[in-house]
Amino acid sequence: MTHCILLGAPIDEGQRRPGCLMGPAAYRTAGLASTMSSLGHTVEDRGDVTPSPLGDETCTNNAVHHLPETIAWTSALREATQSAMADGMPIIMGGDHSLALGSVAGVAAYAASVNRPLFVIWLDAHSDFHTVESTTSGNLHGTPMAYANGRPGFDPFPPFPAPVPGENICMFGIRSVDPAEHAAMQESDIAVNDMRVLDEQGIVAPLRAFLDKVRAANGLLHVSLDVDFLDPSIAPAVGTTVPGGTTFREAHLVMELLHESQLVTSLDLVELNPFLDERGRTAKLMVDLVGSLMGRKVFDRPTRSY
Ligand code: 4U7
Ligand code: MN
Ligand code: MN
Ligand code: MN
Repeated sequence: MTHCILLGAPIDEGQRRPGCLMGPAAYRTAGLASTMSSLGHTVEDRGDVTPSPLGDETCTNNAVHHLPETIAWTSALREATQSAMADGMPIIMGGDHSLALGSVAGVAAYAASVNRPLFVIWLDAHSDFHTVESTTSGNLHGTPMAYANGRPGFDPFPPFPAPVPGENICMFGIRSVDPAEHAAMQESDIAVNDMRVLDEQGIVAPLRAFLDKVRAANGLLHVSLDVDFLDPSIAPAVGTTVPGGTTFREAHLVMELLHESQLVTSLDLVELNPFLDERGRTAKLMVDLVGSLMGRKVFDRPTRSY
């Protein structure tokens, strides 16, 4: 039984297509809380986080969009996530992926305070490995993984509390990487399981290899689930669709294996844009995936013993 803490993060500022700010309401409407309580967990909805007061930060990259707003969200979400970690498993309902600048910082600060290493699984079509300096779109939802990894190029932001080393980061579903991100990832130890890897090896072997590392290190595990991890044919409610994403079963299998591992300690749900949805199907699919992550299964059978 897990104590699940819902935190709404209605952020739209990390990209340019309005609608992600409706995400937390859509997850509540689609029954996220009742899904978890029906699985035997306790649920506490702490409502929507309020951004910190706006600063006047600037940067040299003129493309960058809504910098002070994003920094204000980052500091409020860092605090809210860090304190939720002490009480249970935070589930941050976005909002665009810039919310992970704050949520992962909060989890990292908590991990440092209890002297445990942090591991991150990034489920996304994109690597989100731009810095404030390298982004050409200027959309800061493309930067949180680089911030968490401690890359230079985030001067206007508060320093990341305890950077996550590349060897503790595992990406799945990747199929859109910009040249600057590609160059930086070549220099890092991040496990980049792009769609080619999933096609060839399936999801089970690379995921289990990573989970074994987390377990051996007694690590905390943060999962960041971007709607565009999923193929747009099953998850249309996202601004940045990329063809060739994961199938319904691949996505559920990831969640089922994560549940079986019992290692996940925090979760981001990001990039849902309910304004683009078809009768709530993407919101419902995301809630069902959380159900699998939290233990829903068709048939109870002995699972892999860790
Ligand atoms: B998401 C992009 F150019 N790399 O920087 C960019 F392709 O949180 C996309 O994963 C970023 O959805 C996507 O704007 C951010 C683009
Ligand atoms: Mn805008
Ligand atoms: Mn993303
Ligand atoms: Mn993405």
